Amino acid sequence: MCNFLIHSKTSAMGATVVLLAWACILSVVTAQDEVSICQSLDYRALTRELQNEHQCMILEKLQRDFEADKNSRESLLNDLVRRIDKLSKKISKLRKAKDDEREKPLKFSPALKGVPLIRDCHELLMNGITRSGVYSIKMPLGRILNVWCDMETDNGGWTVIQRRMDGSINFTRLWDDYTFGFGNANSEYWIGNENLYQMTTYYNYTMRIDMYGWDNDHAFAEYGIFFVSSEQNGFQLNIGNYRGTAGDSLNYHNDMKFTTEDRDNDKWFLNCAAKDGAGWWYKNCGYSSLNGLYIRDGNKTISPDGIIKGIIWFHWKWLYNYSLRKTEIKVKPTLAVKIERELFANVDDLPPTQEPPREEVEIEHFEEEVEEEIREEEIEQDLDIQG
Ligand SMILES: [Ca+2]
Repeated sequence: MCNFLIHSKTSAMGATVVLLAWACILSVVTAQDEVSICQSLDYRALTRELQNEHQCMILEKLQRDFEADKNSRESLLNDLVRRIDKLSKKISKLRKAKDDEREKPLKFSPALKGVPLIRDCHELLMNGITRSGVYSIKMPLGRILNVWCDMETDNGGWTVIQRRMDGSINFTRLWDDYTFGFGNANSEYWIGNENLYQMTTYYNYTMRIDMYGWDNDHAFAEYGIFFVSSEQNGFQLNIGNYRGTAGDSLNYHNDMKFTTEDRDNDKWFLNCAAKDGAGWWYKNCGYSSLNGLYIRDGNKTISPDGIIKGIIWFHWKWLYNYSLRKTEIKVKPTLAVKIERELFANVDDLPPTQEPPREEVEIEHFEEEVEEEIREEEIEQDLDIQG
């Protein structure tokens, strides 16, 4: 094919030959089965003028094809540019939406539209919101939080700071998580110690713990004094003025700093948080652990190695091996609690707390403490005798 090219290399036709070669290649490509026009005897028999005219026609065709090709490429390119432009707009729109989402304060419930940000659920109640649900509140330093507002219990207006109900949220977490809070206001959460500290600078707060057992039984513990110290002071617990039906399983923990697996502030020679898989104001280790592991069967809180886990409030049932089904720790300004109780006088009835005999109770980690107390008593007696 096209073997005339070899002979014509030495000829003087130069560029024309090159064009002819293109025409030849084109004819070969477009009609492979046919005999090339360049090879045909008819073509060779043409006079020089006719051959030139033929070449001119081919040149024109090549130019036309080239133009058509160029146009189609240009339109393809334009199309591509348009698509890229569209895509980049879409990407920047998505990026902006994501940034907005990040900066946006937590969503208001529909009922809150037009209501300015409030400090706690009691203020919300004062704004006419009477339905329990998730609402946004503002911390003193401007942080916005989603919390569950209990608008039913004891005249309503309670800001829930901890909630356990189904084990959907992992409470085995480290210091930073317990500091800033975790979970979901619709289900289980810990509001965060820093938020607790900030929030309890607003007013004097009363803290109430509602707890539910596996037989739909319910009890509560209330502390007329409640505040948490700053992180510098280990988010120390400050409580007082107990009343309730659940027994006081928190007084023992009063004045304790918060302990997590990575921050041991308890009095035990090991780390109570690491043992219980939770964060709490542990002492040695204590009578309560409401952030403990969620255990579906309330009777399986003692693992095979004998370590007691679970959501514990010892004094309700006088049991360590009973993990609660549901808990809610909530706060409300103490003044509001007092005034509303005087006004509405529908305070919870307080049946006497059931107190089974102590000898049946299994005490956790208290041997050391009891021994210490006995030792102290002995020393005192010795001193008395010496005196
Ligand atoms: Ca310790």
